[in-house]
Amino acid sequence: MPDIKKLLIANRGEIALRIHRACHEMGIRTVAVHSTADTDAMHVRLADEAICIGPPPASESYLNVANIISAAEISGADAVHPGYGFLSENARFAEIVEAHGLLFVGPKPEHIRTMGDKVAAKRTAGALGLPLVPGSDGAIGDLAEARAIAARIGYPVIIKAASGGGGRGMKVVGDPDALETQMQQAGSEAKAAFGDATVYLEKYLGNPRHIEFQVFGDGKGQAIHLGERDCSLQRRHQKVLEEAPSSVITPEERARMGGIVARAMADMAYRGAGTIEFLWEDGDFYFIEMNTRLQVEHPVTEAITGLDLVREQIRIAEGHPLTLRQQDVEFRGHAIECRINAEDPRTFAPSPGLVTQYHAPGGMNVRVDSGLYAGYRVPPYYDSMIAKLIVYGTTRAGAIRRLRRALEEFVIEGMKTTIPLHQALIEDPDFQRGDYTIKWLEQWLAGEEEEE
Ligand code: MV4
Repeated sequence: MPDIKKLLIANRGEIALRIHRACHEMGIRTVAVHSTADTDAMHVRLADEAICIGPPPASESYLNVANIISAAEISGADAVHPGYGFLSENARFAEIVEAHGLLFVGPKPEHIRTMGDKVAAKRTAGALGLPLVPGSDGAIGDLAEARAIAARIGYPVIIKAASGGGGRGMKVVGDPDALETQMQQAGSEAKAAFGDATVYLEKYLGNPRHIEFQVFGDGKGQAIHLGERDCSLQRRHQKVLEEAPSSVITPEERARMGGIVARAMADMAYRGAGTIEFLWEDGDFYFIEMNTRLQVEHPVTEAITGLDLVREQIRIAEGHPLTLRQQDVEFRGHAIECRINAEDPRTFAPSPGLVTQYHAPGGMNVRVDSGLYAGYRVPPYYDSMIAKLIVYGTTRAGAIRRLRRALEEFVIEGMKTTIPLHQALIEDPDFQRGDYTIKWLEQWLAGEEEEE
């Protein structure tokens, strides 16, 4: 494979900037694509070339495959990086990119397709030796089958949509009496939301952690893992703060589970970056989903491994072997990421607007990934995340002290942001002990409300 000379970034915001930076350090020229709402965005300013691909709605710009492919052809790009969200997990887009003779900086289309179907993903994961949540082996045929499986695994159970993901289309069923109604509802809701009524059943885990492993494959049968991230702190299936390593995973457990996921990726000849999501409860891992893209929270893994994950993705797309062998991957220290959103920190109502003052924190082991600058107007059309603050420390306690200091320094004026939420969160004793599960943040937010 020839090395990439010019890469089109099919995304916006901080991830577009992140990809641009990796490219420029590698001597690769960049093409930004943008909607008419993003003409003044930082990724557009920094890129070597910029092409407008449509009006503000993402469906007509960042999801507009024909316009993005045209932009790649017009600019003479030889590769496309999809970032996260938008077209990043669209197998058809990956195929179209490749059919135009462009390198897709991502997994093989067939792997994107398999993992996008949650039933197929689970079956594949099981066949590759990953531990699964007990449940139906694939889609549920009828109510009688659902009854039999639920009786076998025991209540409560959870009904999930095969085409769902990210928490959409799930129903918890506490007892046999509720099963029939919930099955019918889940089916019709799945059909309405995803155009696919297929559902499957799992044992419902009451109070797990969300722990995910970062993996990389070269597409030819070599693969490594880069340890785990604890992403349990979520609100309405939106991650709020992530850290690596997890407080509950020992080095032995990391090596054991990491070995299992890396072997699985090697066996499927997976290409590029991936994340294997598990629920973790009482010392056991249960596979739930695989994401076939780079993730928002990848910087915490970069901080503890010293590896540039976007550079790694690009090198793999070019056909190079993995930079590191597993025995050369070292985990050092502790990293925490805060997602800073243009939202009211109490109601989470979006708060886009003009940035009147901006000062990002700095100093040792502080990283800010953001396209913000004073005078920039945050458009109302897209995700409300406007910055990521990532800190690194030798220990978790040290990382928290650095985070406190960095949050204090951060100035974003002109709109409400979730900085005050992060400031309160990191002072909580449970957080400081690392004692939290997927239920913790919403309960904590409800408690904060009461204290008013
Ligand atoms: C579950 C679960 C409990 N038991 N599956 C939510 C998003 C999707 N990726 C899977 N999800 C869950 N699956 C079983 N068998 C609880 C959740 C869940 C959750 C998972 C991770 C992070 C936050 C969550 C919040 C609510 C529910």
